[in-house]
Amino acid sequence: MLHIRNYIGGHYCDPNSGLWIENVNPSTGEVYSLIARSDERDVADAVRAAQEAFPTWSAMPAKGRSEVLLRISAKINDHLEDLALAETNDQGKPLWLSRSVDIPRAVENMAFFATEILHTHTDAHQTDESVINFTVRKPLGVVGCISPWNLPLYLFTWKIAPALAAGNTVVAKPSELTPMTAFLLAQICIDAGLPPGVLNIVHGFGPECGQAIVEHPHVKAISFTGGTVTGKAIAAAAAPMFKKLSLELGGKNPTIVFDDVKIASTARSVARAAFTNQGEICLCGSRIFVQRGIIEEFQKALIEETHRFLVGDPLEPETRTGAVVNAAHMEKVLGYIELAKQEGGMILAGGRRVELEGRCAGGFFIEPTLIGGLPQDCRVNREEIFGPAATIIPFDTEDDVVAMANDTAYGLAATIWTTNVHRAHRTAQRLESGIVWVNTWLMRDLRTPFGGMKHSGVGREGGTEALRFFTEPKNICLQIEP
Ligand code: TXE
Repeated sequence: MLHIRNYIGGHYCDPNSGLWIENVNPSTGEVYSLIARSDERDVADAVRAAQEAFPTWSAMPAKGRSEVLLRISAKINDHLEDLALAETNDQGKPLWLSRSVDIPRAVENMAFFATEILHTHTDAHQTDESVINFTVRKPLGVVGCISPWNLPLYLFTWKIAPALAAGNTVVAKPSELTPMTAFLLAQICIDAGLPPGVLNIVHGFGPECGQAIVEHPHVKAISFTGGTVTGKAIAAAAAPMFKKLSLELGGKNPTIVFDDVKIASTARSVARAAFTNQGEICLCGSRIFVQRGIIEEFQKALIEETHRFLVGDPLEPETRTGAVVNAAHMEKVLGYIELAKQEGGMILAGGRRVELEGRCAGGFFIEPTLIGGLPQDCRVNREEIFGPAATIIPFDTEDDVVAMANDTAYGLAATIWTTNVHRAHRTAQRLESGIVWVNTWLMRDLRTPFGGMKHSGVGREGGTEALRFFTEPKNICLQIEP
């Protein structure tokens, strides 16, 4: 049985505990590898290795760090097929999605920040003829990167790339539900010549291993993506230690469909935004607001599109909906579908667990589910389900839909569908979201600020925002004439 070992000080190693966690393939329900069950001892080893590596790595000119990160990017691309299969076996998503989105985005993440650091600049302020102020930005030191299970290598690299590019050394922990591609990345880093201790990967449970990273006194910042509940726990632990915090948390994102859209193509896009990756993307549009004049026709089209998200073996090319990440999450999502019925909802499509034949007989599969007839303020419309379940809700005016869209504790992403650019602009300005897409979804430009407001998190990732997070500004005021 493959052992997913830690990567510390440039080599693989076993956990101090000698304990291992069973790793289940969600498509089959079978244990297929064992994961190092790390604790504060392994984190201490990792932080020590990162501290030892920091002086040389941070002093390296940006061009030198850039070259190493570009080699890692190229090697991820060389191993795209293996990594895509590993991602699908670990997370349950269709293989074509791992191959076309997850792994190519990891390639892009590494390359983007490897080149972004070659073009950074800072400010200077001339106070008068003999006094000039200039700002320098220095890496923080050892930083912690903690990532979730929905887009494993995609989000793991989204954090470590800017941290490393800026000259920090990293202690990173992937989710214990999907550790495989981070484990494979370690060998790629070794092959690419990343100096030992610059990146350290520790595996294990959140409270035992993740918490130890957050609490370690020499870890200067935490970049976290995951649930809002966990985000609160991390903030509570890190705040008294004055650590920098970047929290990318949950969402309950509105999709707003005005009555001037092309019904068929928009329904296809709205279904994609709701059910891609089994709905396990924090950016998925799970509350679908449709203007009353078209709701009958649009709902009919959306039901058809929902049925097109075929559930099946993630290795099969025609599969659109793979397995959800584990049995507990399947029960959570099925629980919300039951709750929807109790709250008065109607199941318009899907609603059931799917038990496949053959290889995937023991897997965790749920039909893509569309629910109608629920009030905006019920639990199903307020709480993040994070699975293949979305609700459809009618609205009349712009004011109505803006009020309902904003009536949530979250504020991550929103999508507007209309051909009226004035209405799109007016509505976008009023939505309480960190990201607003108009007539598209998940279109990503890595230079843009990425993140949410309210309970969707604190801070932004992406572009210069990420490099600013992973560096400390210093103002130097120079009196030229004594
Ligand atoms: O995430 P957790 P989970 C949402 C989604 C999901 C919910 C919980 O609603 O159902 O979060 O998912 C580590 N100190 N999102 O339980 O627990 C953990 O080991 C330090 C949205 O998988 O937040 C993992 O590596 N670390 C999200 C990471 O945190 C801790 C994507 C995320 O785990 C920790 C995923 C602790 N005390 C889930 N506890 C998005 N915004 O994309 C856990 N961890």
